[in-house]
Amino acid sequence: MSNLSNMPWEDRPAGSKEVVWRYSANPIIPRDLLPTSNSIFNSAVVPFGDGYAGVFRCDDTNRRMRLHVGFSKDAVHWDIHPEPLTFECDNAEVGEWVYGYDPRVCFIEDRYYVTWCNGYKGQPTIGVAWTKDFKTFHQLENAFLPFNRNGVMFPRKINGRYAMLSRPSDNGHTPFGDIYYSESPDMEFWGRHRLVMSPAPFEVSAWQCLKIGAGPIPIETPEGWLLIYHGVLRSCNGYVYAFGSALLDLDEPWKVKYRSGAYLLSPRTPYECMGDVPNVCFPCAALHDEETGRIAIYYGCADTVTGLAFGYVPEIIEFTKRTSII
Ligand code: BMA
Repeated sequence: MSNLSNMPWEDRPAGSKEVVWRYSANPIIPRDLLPTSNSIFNSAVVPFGDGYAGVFRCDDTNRRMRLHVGFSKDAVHWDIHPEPLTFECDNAEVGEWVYGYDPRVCFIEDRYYVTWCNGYKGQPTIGVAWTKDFKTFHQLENAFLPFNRNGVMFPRKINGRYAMLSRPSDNGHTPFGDIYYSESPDMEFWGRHRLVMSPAPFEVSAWQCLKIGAGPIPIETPEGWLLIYHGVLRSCNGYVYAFGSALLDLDEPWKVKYRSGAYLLSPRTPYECMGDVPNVCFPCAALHDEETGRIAIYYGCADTVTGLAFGYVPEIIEFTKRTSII
């Protein structure tokens, strides 16, 4: 993702000192965009052709978690297919659909890889598929054993291998979670697992003290991989999902150089604080224009709608260093 002069953008509001600020027209995707959608959130978008494509988490009015394909000219107004996307898979056991949620999309070399939380026999693990046209999706083997969530690929091979972050978990509303790094020579066999980071001590940075998980595809910068990740605080009223940033070593991305002690964005607005799951900001994608440094972050709001937030990569790097807890 290099030069994207047509990506969504809105200047920082006058008088604001926020490093990341919300789009004034949020939410950009309403919960009922589809006739049968209960909610559309935690979704991934990428540049595609002369516009954009995406894989969206659409929970239907049966409250089943489904993935849908969408297209857009401006990456703000989306045309999402009413039918869930289907995967082609050589292995019927792997390809058996149970549920899917929280997709990420990553362009590597000549194709788009989709990773998502995939219900294999009903247990969450990381599903993997690729597409070149957003019409046919080829499903590969699940990357890991259950239980796992938040599989996020790096946008190029690292030291000759594909690389993915993930978050081992349990089968419920996991009360723990660390980010790990894994490598694969072929997108089928994943190994060389390394711990990247664990939740922060409560006294140091409480918004990320219960669990953490990778968000959008990491962005390569001269200072390292810029990783935007979510963190969870357990309050007396339930979980609160916010997001912050870290810089990972370019060649050994399990080595964290800096990690923000402050969050970039945490639930404040009515559409983040009210919905099916209150108090959730959950980023799954970012568009980035290298020339201007602009970034547009797509995040699920209260497990109900999709929002956009903006910032400048150099400022987020500076913020990550300035507030670092490492
Ligand atoms: C996580 C995932 C996300 C969701 C979040 C808040 O465990 O299930 O899809 O946004 O919880 O409910």
